[in-house]
Amino acid sequence: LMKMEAVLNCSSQHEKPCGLILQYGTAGFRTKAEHLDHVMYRMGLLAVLRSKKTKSVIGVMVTASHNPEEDNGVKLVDPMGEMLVQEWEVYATDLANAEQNELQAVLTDIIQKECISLQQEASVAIGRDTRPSSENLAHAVIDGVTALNSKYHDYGLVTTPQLHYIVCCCNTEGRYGTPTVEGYYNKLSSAFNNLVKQAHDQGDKKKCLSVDGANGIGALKLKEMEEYLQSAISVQLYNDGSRGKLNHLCGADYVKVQQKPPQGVEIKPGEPFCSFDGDADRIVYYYNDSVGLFHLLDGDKIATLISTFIKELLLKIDLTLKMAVVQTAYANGSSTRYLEEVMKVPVYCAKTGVKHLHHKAQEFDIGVYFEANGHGTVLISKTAEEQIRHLANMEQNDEKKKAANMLLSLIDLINQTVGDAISDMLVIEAILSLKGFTVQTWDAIYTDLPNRQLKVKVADRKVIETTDAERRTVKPPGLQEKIDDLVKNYNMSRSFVRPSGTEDVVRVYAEADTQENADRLAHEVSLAVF
Ligand code: 16G
Ligand code: ZN
Repeated sequence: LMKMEAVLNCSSQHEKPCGLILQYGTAGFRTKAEHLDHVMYRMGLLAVLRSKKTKSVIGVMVTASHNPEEDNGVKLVDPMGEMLVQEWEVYATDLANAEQNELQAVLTDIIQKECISLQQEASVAIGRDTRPSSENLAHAVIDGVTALNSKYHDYGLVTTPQLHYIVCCCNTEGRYGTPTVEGYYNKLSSAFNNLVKQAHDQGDKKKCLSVDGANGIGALKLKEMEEYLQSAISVQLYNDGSRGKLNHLCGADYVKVQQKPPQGVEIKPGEPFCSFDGDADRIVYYYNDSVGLFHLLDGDKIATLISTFIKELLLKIDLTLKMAVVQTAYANGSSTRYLEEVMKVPVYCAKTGVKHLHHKAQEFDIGVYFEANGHGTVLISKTAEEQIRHLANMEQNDEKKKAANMLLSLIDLINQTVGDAISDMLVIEAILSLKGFTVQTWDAIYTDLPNRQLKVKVADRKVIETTDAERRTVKPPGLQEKIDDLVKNYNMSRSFVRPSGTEDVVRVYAEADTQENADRLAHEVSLAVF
């Protein structure tokens, strides 16, 4: 423990505001950027400990995703590119909240509980988004890492999913790809180019897509990637960060919540558009129809498109692989019904938050997971991938061989570590090309049930406890019965309430046969919450 003195000395240059309490929540730490310097330093320390414990490279991403530009945040990335395991979230919270004189005790406690050998080497991969505060905060992370005498690699400006990809590559001896941003572009673009080559109607018609980059890192990285895409797709970039403010009146969260296009963009009828969020791990699609009506294609529509396409390929290659779709309670009832009843795909519901969906999706040969807000990806088990690869190599039947190769390219195009706006966008564009779909034909697969989301401010949101993947409440007593009674008064109706994991509010969701009824039900349920 000789190094403790250096750790503590350096810590006093990253002073914790007295009394400030934060929690490592669903999306790591998130708050106003000016309150985060000490948190970053300490997450640098924690990343080193996690790296020693797992004997792997650990990632630290500085971002506050879709939140305002003035905010910032930090997330740790585990060895396979997943979110930090839940047991360590507690350590993160304890470290962030320790006063200067308690820091040593908290660190020693983690080292002892986890039996960490300080001699073990460590390595940390650091990335950040385009927020003005991110550069200094990333330096605070580096200070933490170097205070423990550890190695690091600063990847600078990267999207969140790029850092997850890099961490996974670092820890799998290159089997997942080359651990650089160029490696990411090469892997995805060659998979994309392979896929669209096989579309019937490519000819001279180049694909056009308008992209709202939320004035963030996604815009920057998409621009870098364009030259790799062999002009198979032409991207018109809006909100590329040259003028507007990050996430301000634009981006995936704005479009999903407001149910309208980003401000200031003109959408021609039928023109396909998509929006990234501030760290490019979410995407939603939309278009205006001929009478100017706005149509949103959210995570549920994306999950349906991707799982339908995969199911069709699986039928062609005739392998018995278990595929399932994982959603949350927010998934539109129409999407669940379509998947289960028409596509005959099993659907599971997980608690809100990527780690819960990811975890559930790992149980299947092929697990497709998406949150309605546009965060999601596909997980393919190693054995499933091997079976498909074997078939692609050995199969004599041309049709089967082609389908197996298509699946392999799809697997390469998908960022399996985490939801990825750029990767998801290319997956969607490739599928649309291969199926000869426009955004309208995709949208017509099923019709969303009208729905409404509301926030309710209550004295203490923790009085609400949920069960059944947040679809029912168990506390306070009587609330669920009230909701059940209200829901009974409407057709095709469903409603649930849950305490937010990121804001001090209770969220209410309702859907029903008409918008008026969905609005009314949401309103009635929010009154029952008080
Ligand atoms: C976080 C989650 C997101 C979830 C949202 C719910 C990650 C990376 N992000 O942003 O998936 O939809 O929280 O927020 O897990 P809420 O609890 O306030 O509704
Ligand atoms: Zn995000």
